[in-house]
Amino acid sequence: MTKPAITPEKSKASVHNYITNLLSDVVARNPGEKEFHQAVKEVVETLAPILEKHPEYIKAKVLDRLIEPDRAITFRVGWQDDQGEFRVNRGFRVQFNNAIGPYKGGLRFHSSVNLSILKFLGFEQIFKNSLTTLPMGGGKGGSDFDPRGKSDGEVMRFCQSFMTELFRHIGPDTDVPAGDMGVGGREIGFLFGQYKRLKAEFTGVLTGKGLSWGGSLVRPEATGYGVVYFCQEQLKTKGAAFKGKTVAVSGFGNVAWGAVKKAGELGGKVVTISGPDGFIYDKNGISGEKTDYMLQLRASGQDIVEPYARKFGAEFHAGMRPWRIKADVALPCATQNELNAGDASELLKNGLMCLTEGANMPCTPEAVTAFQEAGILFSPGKASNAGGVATSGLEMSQNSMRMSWSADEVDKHLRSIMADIHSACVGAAKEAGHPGNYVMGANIAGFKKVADAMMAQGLV
Ligand code: 2IT
Repeated sequence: MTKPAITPEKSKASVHNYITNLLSDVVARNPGEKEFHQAVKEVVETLAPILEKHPEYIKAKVLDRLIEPDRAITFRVGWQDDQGEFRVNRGFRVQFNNAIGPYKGGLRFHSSVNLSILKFLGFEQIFKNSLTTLPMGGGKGGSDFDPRGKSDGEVMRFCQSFMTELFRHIGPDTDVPAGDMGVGGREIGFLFGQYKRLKAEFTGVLTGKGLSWGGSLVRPEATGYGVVYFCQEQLKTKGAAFKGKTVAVSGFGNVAWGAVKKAGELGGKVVTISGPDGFIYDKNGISGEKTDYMLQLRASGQDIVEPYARKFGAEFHAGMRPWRIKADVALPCATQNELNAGDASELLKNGLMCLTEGANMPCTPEAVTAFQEAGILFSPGKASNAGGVATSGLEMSQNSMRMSWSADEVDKHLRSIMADIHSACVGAAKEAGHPGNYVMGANIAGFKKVADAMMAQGLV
């Protein structure tokens, strides 16, 4: 008996059905986790071309397995504030996938943190880390602890309590956390100190460490620099460069800071930054001591940008986001879903030519569609903000070798990794028949490496 022929139309239809069922399963099995649903949908919908070509991925249930974290740990974090009050927060670590290396991803301390947000971030991290070309799996963690207005002592006691539970789940070959929103050098120090004390071991269990105790040069700048290096590659495809471009940046934390610095160095004029209180419009450009001042704003622990306006005589727009300002390049570096369809249409009306995501999933799906339909350059955070975790990977290498590289050496690696990620996205999009679609390119290229590793390692 001959098997009925699988025509391309039949294969397309069955992949479409498979994706539709998978997405409705994700919603049904993870009720209320809307950020996680959004992140899975964005990835899975763009994988049709590779699933049509490789039905073995469907047969081996690679995607069904990928959307289920290896494990998601939640724990209570009790700590005492400066008034002697007892406080209770929730801690998390989502270990999503370790097919290509130890779990790797940041810790976020923010009042909005919940399982949905950490699952979305952990899921994105799988593909991002795969794109870096380095051997790292995907994970994410954090707490709903709100660092705003907390003293150093409170932050230290919280971090020590958090690590007293987390330490049993992590390790330099198991899971290597780092910073994210609300977790910078100070927090990594307190976390590392407690880990070392509990394990009586000095290992590269965290990245983003201080320079004298195993940290890497350029790690603080790396996410923002990487965003700008990626954007530079995008602009090159149109024969353009940063020089003379007006750049709108959102956020004022670690990613925004690095992006503002590097965009300025390359001749761009950055005119905005933003915080939860509103945005700054500085028509003279944000560079030099103004960039350094961003670090002070962050260190104040108030989570506001308004003082910048008073200090440097710039405009402050309370309660607004910077997307009404005319810019050639936009770099959203604040947080998820910070730029919606209305913002996208304003930016496009004002002649935007490139949007490079610095945060994780800052553009809503409707905004992404608007940019793609307008035919401008658009890249997803999992490709363009991968420089941070890539440099964490370089920190891990230096720790394993018990060496530290010069800033030039790390920066050279970072630049070549960003250029490689850019080519991987462009190449995969072209091969899938959607040239210029960086979302599809990033998802397919990131997925393929992890999927092949999962296939090789058998059903788990
Ligand atoms: O979103 C991210 O890639 C990070 N917060 C950095 C993670 C890391 O392990 O350096």
